[in-house]
Amino acid sequence: MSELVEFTKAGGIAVVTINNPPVNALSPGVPEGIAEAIEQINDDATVKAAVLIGAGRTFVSGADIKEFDKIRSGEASGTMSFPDLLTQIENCKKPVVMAIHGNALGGGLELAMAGHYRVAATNAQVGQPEVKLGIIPGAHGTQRLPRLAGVAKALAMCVEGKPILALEALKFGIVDRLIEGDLLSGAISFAREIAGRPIPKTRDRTEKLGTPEESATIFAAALETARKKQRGMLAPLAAIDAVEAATKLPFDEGCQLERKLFMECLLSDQSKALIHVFFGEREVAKIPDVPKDTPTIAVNRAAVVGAGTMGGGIAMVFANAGIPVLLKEADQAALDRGMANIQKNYAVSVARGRFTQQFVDERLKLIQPAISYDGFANVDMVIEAVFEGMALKKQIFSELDPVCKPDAILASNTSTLNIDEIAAATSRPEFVIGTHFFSPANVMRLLEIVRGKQTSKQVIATSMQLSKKLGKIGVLVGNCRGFVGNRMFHPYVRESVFLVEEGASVEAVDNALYDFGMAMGPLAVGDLAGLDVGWRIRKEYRHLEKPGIRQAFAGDRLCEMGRFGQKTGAGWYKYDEQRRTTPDPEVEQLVRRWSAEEKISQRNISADEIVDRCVYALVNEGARILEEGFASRAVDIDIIYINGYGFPAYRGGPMWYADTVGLKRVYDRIRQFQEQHGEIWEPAPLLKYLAEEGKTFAEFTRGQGAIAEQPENSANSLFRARVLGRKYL
Ligand code: T1G
Repeated sequence: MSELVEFTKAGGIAVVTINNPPVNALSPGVPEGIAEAIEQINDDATVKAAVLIGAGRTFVSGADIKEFDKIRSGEASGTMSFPDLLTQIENCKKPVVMAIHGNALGGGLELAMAGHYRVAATNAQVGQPEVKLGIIPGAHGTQRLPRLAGVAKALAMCVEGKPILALEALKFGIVDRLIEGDLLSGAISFAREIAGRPIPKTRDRTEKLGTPEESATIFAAALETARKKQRGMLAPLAAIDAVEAATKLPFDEGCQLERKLFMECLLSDQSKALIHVFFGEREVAKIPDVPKDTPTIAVNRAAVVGAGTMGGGIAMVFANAGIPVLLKEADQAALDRGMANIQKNYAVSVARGRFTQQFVDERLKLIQPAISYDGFANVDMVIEAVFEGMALKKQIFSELDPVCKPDAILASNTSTLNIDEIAAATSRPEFVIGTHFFSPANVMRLLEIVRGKQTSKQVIATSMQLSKKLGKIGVLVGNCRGFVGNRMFHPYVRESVFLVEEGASVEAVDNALYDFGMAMGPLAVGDLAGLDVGWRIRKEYRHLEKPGIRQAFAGDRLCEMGRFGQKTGAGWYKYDEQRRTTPDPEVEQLVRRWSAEEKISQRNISADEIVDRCVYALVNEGARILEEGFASRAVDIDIIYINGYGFPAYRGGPMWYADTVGLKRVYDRIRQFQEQHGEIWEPAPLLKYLAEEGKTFAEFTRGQGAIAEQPENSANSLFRARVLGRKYL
């Protein structure tokens, strides 16, 4: 028997244990091992029933995603098809009880449903999360789940991909019994109970399938919701078709249709992109020069300085993770406003059913308001979240330094400022780090963690680990202006304004990028964030701009008119009291007049050009960030853009998207833009190199991952040696 699957007997009950750590994925060898066990169960007259269980922390969390490339190229290394195994299990002559703990996800749930009974530990979860990988269940899941759980529930699970808890699974008939205490012994007793009874097969059950007519409205509604909530994604639509087939076709034909749709999805660019994102979200946590066993500091108590929108949101993040947090403001009135905002935000969450009142009451107790530094001596980490100004930040850090424990981490929630300069205001620069949360902090998943020149590895490891505990995706970035996200956002927004100045309407620009898949168009984002924010930053840094370079002016002129966006009722768009958006013909007239004054010739601009200009601006700046060593790998940039800037996950992030288009094509287009628009479009040397070599960002940066204290020493010194060294020097 395969060493990944163990076979033992307990009385007349066979116990089959899958042991493929860490998550018992169905890697080559696992289906083969189970098949052998089933044969043995059939052949052994002393076996009355069987239990199939997972070793370690979980049942089976699905197909081995690393194998998908091989399936795509027809070189899968397993010797048996997983769907065939499921048929074999269902046809087993003795009843098979699936014993679920941890997760039964994807192929894991499909495996469980092919068994004759399912029992589960009370904290187990089951789900068909395939859509999140751009695919659909590929081994009868869309056909067996509606038979067990009913059409509506199966549809929701296959289309949204969210797992459900054991109790809910029991309610919907996906599992037959919950087991308190030891799962294996509970499952064995259950198997003894049912041994000798007629063996139920999921495929034969039709009582929950209803008629196609009865289900028609459910499918129509699912289609409408998926088109809205999973805009641009193919897999949810395929999942709907596959579940619908269960209501219309015999089981085997339904399975064939499912297989066809599964393969179509697997071969799509979307699934390749989403799988890149799945592994990327895990890869960003790995920092080669900060090994896994680097000691960390326990963060049991925290403090936040500044109770504005960001500070309040960050305090909620800590409270939601169960970490007590002091929230300090300069005066009582500001503190009261901050606490009132937090209460309001929590009330919204309760109203929307996200949290219970009890959960919120407990979290609120963890947030302790403060107007002095009393109590700061006991905290393990402070996050400063005051107004974005260097002088103020330095003052706060110089105040924190003497009152905090010597090994307390002092973090700044800056979005642009130099973390080394902030660190220099303390006597402990190795304990200073940047933690750039995204607004609203209690909702957005991204956390840019900014490594200063002297930040210690212990502090980096602690911050990365903490991000996970806080429910965030931490990505380590280097200390440059705007770090990774905002540094790239600047040329992206610049291009969107240029396009308007060259003749595109505000809506045309936003619609093109929205249709590309961005959560919002860049101009609408400006209105939401406040146009004055960028205006102020541009004024502050104007002296650093090269003279003679084209500058976008339309946004700044709107600000000069007091049009700051949503908060003033007008920006690129007009807003009513409820902040509902309408296009503003006045803006159109103003921009055309200004452009005429600036002698910018006007033309029709296609949606394709809008997307290329804005997205390639991201890509070119991203390439510079990589070559300068401020991001470790291309995938780090992708994860930042998907989780912090609304870039569509199904396109894999800007760098992956560029790889998909082909870097040669991207480079050629950028060269065209350079000819038309001048030196702001000079291609990044790394992009030029990869385009000429026929390589991708992903393969170039795979396996890298250190942002060194000095970018010159970073992993991308590889680039310097390989590219600049060889080709340019
Ligand atoms: N295949 C390969 N590797 C996997 C894996 C999988 N299915 N799931 C996890 N890993 C790796 C992961 O990359 C990481 O590796 C380590 O395991 C621990 O994971 C036939 C076609 C199960 C909830 O979509 O959601 O079945 O970084 O850090 O937080 O129709 O992993 O340590 O090297 O995430 O405890 C459907 C995906 C597949 C489940 C555990 N299944 N996995 O979370 O640990 S498609 C999924 C998860 C399918 C069928 C179809 C989570 C988890 P490394 P981790 P965790």
